[in-house]
Amino acid sequence: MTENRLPEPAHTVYLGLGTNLGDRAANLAEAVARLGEHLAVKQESPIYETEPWGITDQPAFLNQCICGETMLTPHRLLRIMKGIEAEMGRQTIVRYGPRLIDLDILLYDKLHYSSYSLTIPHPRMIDRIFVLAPLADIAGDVVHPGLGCTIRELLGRVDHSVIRRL
Ligand code: PH2
Ligand code: MG
Ligand code: MG
Repeated sequence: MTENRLPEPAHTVYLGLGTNLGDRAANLAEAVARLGEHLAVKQESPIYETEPWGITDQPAFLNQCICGETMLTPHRLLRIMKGIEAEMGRQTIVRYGPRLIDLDILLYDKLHYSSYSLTIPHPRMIDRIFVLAPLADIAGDVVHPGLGCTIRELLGRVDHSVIRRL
């Protein structure tokens, strides 16, 4: 049978990565490589060393953002990301506590979506310097759906004292 439908365009996603246990740089590299088996990685931000947010008495984090293109739905993408976290050895953990690898969906096209297990855009990204700084490096002109301002503008509003670009 002939397939008459036009191919659907891929979705553009921005993902946040964080790690503060073990060989942090290796954890980021491994996570990006594993994500690359499921989506086309288009851009990788520089890596930042960042003061822990939330629970402050824990090792410093390395944070990075990537841009990918994928045909996966948000929930399928989330399931894959949780699978990578588990395969890499992430243990069940304290909220805001130490972690080997944390993979979060930040943006998915211009989607605005919320369910029990997933909210897009990531609800806490707008006041987290450790997300906004690397994200602005690869998506400074991207408009946050809902807020209507760019990532660069959001970055300008948060405190910059607690991060260091590697
Ligand atoms: N992740 C957390 C809690 N605190 N702090 C920094 N600097 N970077 C993180 O990725 C991070 C954090 C849990 O989501
Ligand atoms: Mg997180
Ligand atoms: Mg997470």
